[in-house]
Amino acid sequence: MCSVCGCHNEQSRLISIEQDILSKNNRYATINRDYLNERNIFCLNLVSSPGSGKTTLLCETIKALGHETPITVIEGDQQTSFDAERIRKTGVKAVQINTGKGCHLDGQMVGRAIDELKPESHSILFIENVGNLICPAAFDLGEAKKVVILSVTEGTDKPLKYPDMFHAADLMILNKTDLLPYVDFDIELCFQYALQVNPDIQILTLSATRGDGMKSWLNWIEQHRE
Ligand SMILES: Nc1nc2c(ncn2[C@@H]2O[C@H](COP(=O)(O)OP(=O)(O)OP(=O)(O)O)[C@@H](O)[C@H]2O)c(=O)[nH]1
Ligand SMILES: [Zn+2]
Ligand SMILES: [Zn+2]
Repeated sequence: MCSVCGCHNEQSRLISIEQDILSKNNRYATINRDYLNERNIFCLNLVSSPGSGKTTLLCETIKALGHETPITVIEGDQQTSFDAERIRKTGVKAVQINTGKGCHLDGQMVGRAIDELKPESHSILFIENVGNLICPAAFDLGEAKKVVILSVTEGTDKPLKYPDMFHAADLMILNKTDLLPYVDFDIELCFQYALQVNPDIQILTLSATRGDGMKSWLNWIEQHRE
C-alpha cells in the first residue's frame, strides 16, 4: 500500500495527510528544479505501468546520443538493481533507488540521488520512475518534463482509465508498435482518449527494440533542451 493511498485512514484525516505529504514533496521538488535549472541540466521523468519499455528505451536513447551529450540516470524500482545495471552497461552513471513498499519516487529521494550522481552542467538527467500508472502522477520530482510511456499490449483505453497520469504528462510515447499486427489496439482512438484528458499532450509512436520512431524522440529531446 502506498503512503498516498492510506486506505486505513478515515476520509478527512486522509486528505490532511495527503496534503502534508504533497506539500513536503513540492518543497524538495523545488530545490531539485532550482539546482537543475541553475546548471542547465535537462531532466525527464519517465512514467508508465510496469514493463512498457522504459529501461529499453533509455538504453537505446543513450546509445543513440552516443557520448556527445553527458547523461546520468536515476532508476526507481521497489526492489533489485537490475535496471541500473542495464543502464551502466551502456557506459553512463546510474543510481538505483529502491522504494521497498513505496510505489513512486519522491522529491527527497531524487534530491539524494542527484547529490550522489552530481550530473554535470548542460547534461541530461533521466529519471525512470517506479512502474505504476497511478501514484507517480502526483509527485513532482523537479523534472522539466514528464513522459508517459504506454505500450500497445496494455490496451487502447488506458488514457481514460488512468487520466491523472496522462493529464500530468507533457509527452506520451506509444511503444512496442512492432507488435501492432498481433494485438487488438486502436491507435487513433487511443490518441483521441489521451487528447481528451490532456489537449496539450504531445504524442509519438515508437518501437524501442526495432528503432522505429527513435529519430522523432531524439528530435523532441533536442527541441525541449533548448
Ligand atoms: N516487442 C517489443 N518489446 C519491447 C519493446 N520495448 C521493450 N520491450 C520488451 O518489454 C519488456 C519490458 O521492457 P523494460 O524496458 O524492462 O520495461 P520497463 O518499463 O523498464 O519495466 P519496469 O522497470 O519493470 O517498469 C522487455 O522484455 C523488453 O524487451 C518494443 O518496442 N517492442
Ligand atoms: Zn500508491
Ligand atoms: Zn525498467
